[in-house]
Amino acid sequence: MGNSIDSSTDGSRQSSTQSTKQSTKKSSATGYSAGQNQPQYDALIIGAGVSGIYQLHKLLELGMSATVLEAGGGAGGTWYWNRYPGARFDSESYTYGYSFSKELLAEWDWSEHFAGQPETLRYLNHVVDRFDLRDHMQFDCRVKSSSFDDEKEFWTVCVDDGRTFTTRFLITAIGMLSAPTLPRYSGVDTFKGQSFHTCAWPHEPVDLKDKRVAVIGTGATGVQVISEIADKVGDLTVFQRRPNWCAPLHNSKIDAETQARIKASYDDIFERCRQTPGGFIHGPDRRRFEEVSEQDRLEFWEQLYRSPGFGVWFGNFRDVLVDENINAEYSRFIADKIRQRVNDPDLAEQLIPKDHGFGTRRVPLETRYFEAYNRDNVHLVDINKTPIESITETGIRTSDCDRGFDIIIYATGFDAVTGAFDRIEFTGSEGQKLSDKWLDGPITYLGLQTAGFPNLLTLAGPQAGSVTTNFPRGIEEAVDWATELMKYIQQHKYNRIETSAEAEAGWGVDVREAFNTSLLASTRSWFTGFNSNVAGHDKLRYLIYNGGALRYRERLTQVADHNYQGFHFK
Ligand code: NA7
Repeated sequence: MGNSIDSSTDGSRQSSTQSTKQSTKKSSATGYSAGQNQPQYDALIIGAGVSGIYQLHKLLELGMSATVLEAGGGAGGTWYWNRYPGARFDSESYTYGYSFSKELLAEWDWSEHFAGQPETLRYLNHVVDRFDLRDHMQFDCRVKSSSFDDEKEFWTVCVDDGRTFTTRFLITAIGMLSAPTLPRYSGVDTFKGQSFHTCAWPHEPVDLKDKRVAVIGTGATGVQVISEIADKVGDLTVFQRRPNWCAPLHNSKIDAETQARIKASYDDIFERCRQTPGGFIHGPDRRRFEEVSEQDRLEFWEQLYRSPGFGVWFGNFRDVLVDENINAEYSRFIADKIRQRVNDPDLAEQLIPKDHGFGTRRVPLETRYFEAYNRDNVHLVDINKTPIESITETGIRTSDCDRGFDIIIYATGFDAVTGAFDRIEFTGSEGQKLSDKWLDGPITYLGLQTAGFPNLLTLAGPQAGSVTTNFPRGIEEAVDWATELMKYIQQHKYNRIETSAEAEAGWGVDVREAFNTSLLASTRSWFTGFNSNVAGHDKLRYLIYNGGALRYRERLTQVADHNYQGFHFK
């Protein structure tokens, strides 16, 4: 459990553990000392996931007084919450870990090419302890609201148990897929068996043996769950609204020799990730689709399909995600793979997406997902044909029948990217509410700040480059950049940083241009801001920057080199 602080807002009555930790930082690196008009902390970070952990480490290195408030009972963010069976990386483990410490890289052995959730959670906790971060984190602390005081120029943050904290800078590290959404069917609360959203999977083992299990949702999460539990349950019924283009993960154990090779080549691995648009080791093939003969193309695609990880999505010709006809060719190739793997031809057709092309939504990577449907105990219900009418006390009612279940698993996704912001009431300068400002979609500068909300940095927030990359790669760069910004602020003894509507307008144009050139823009998914379970999320919202990690990095560097162009300091 983390430290506790009482409800004092002037920082003068910290708990004993906290005051010991903070006493060395009474007069912090920013030159503030706690007092009536001074905040308790130089920086407060919301969230102890991949972003929050690293940002805390960097701020403590700077000598700032900083704390992390985390809603969960421990560190790990996504990897703390998502404990469902089958949860694992789709990025190669050794490209997902932090790159900032050579010692950390040398001492940590990933056991699989794509590690499972328990291992990742252990890793993140290892990082927290190795860098002495735990004492600066407070768990079971759900932030309810935060408001900026224009006179004092600091934020007051309120958590759900009534405590408040004050901080000069407020940094959100709240995740882009951390606000789970349940379907709006009637009766969700009435089901008498066990039911879980995948993101709220219990910490205690769930007994699946011989159980009648329903899974609603066939996104990246549903696909992992279904593949993992198909042979462990009595009966499994999958309720599918739209199929996704899934492709094999090809996971395997890392043997000692490979481990040594990985460790010896970390510099090259991370350099490779720096050079690809997605921050993965998989980058686009430089050739244009038309330059390659049909035979060479098919061989190349076979090879992509056989290779581990996201090569099948990001290692392709660039024009596959830009040109509809080329995309249709590739989609046909993948559809044939599905037909080869599913015994029943009608069932295969139901599992092949018809409403969007390959890669225009998040591609779930899978291990024997399609083969699961060849099992006698696995059934698919197409809820377009027979819609779910309600959840009953004993199961699920569709338009044609009632089905009884012991367990219902909601793999129904998240109110993506902005959902976590909407669940906290942010009140900025002159009483402006963030939820009002972002009602029709987020408005940001670089995805890192939003005008009218001084001293608030939205790490990995909407429209930040990190959101569309191999997450830790993008996030390390964002955190390093934010840390340099903090250093700049320290050096100049500034109290306030804010961006302008003008800077936001320019960034908004960049975000839209980068997005609209891709086929992703015309597909309904969380990338484009759609979520049928959230009122109003039924139109395109520009949640993500799709210009690629290289362009985003260039832009951040340019802004910093020009004295943080687009930001005003006071
Ligand atoms: P996703 O990718 O948003 O998938 C959610 C799935 O749940 C998807 O198949 C949805 O169907 C389905 N869904 C959502 N609401 C309903 C209702 N009301 N009824 C039936 N089916 C529903 O979330 P995931 O958790 O799988 O993945 C999120 C990210 O986590 C993923 O991109 C990775 O980066 C990790 P739809 O396709 O919308 O018709």
